[in-house]
Amino acid sequence: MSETKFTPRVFSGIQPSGGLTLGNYLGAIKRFVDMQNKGTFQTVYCMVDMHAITVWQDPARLRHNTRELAAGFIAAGLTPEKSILINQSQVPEHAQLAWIFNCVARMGWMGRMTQWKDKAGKDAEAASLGLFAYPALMAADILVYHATHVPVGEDQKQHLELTRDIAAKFNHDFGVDFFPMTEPVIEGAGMRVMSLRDGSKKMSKSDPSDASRINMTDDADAIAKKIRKAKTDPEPLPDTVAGLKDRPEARNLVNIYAALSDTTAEAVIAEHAGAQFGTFKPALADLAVARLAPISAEMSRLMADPAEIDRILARGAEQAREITAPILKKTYEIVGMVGA
Ligand code: AQP
Repeated sequence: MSETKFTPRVFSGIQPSGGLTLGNYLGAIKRFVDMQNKGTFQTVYCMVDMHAITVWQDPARLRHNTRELAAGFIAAGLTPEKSILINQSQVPEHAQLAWIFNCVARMGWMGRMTQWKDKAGKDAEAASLGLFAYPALMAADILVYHATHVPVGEDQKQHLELTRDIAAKFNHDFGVDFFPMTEPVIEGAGMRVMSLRDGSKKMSKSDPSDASRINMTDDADAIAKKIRKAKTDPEPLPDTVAGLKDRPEARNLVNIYAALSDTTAEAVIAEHAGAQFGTFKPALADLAVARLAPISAEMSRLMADPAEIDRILARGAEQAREITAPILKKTYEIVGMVGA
């Protein structure tokens, strides 16, 4: 157990590997904003471009997606006055600490990561070394800030456990109490937003089917159409949440409704018990449009001035390095690197 008192600090990030989805919004960004506004934590939020390039990214698209992600963060309510907003590659200590962690983490640990298995697929030999080492970079992203809390969706739980394993092994190997045991913050109805076409798969920006997801840049018509066409079953909504068991698509729509309206699945069921999807889907579409349209409009406004976005990220990188440079220096000293 750690004896050291660490500053309450939140770190989290999103890959600029495509357009933002409703899953990223409900599982991550919306909660980033809540944690920022709580005022309990110093908050650092990151566009993890170095993670994105673990699979091929067209350079022009990567630039566009990084700026659009920053615009999404700001449009959703993250502000450079309250949070440090950065692009990962602009804060070199992330990559520097990742190398140390590559030497702490074990091959076996990485090989057990389900995201590695899913993304590498059957042809692991052809996957990049970066994709395999992804969780060590993620551990470095978090621990280079001594972050105490990380809000993430449920899909990232295993990577957070690995972050704690890396911190514990480093502390143990070097006989120090230097890195904190970071707590994942996984709570609320938006933790697991599933594909609109298959309730067993998470909604993902890289899913080949655009109909599987709601993009933050979709207009009202596209949102309504995707929800209308979302896969469901012929039964009406049940009287209790327990009645959603074995109905993954119905459960997903109820959870999305709950997360968008800041309530629980229980409250949504209490209000809509017995409703047919013919009525529930239009209500969900109206709610989604009401919540997402102002964010999407603000994103377009911000994207009209990319230089301002770049300035915000450059300022964020300077603020970030005030935290990361001393932590990296101390890490080098602990490891025994001369000149640190
Ligand atoms: N469907 C989801 N439900 C809840 N949370 C989600 N997140 C992503 N999808 C969902 C959360 O968003 C944060 C950032 O994720 P990411 O973009 O860095 O990576 P990812 O989880 O791999 O997201 P995608 O959309 O599936 O990207 P691709 O397709 O490029 O791999 C994380 O907190 C994640 O939990």
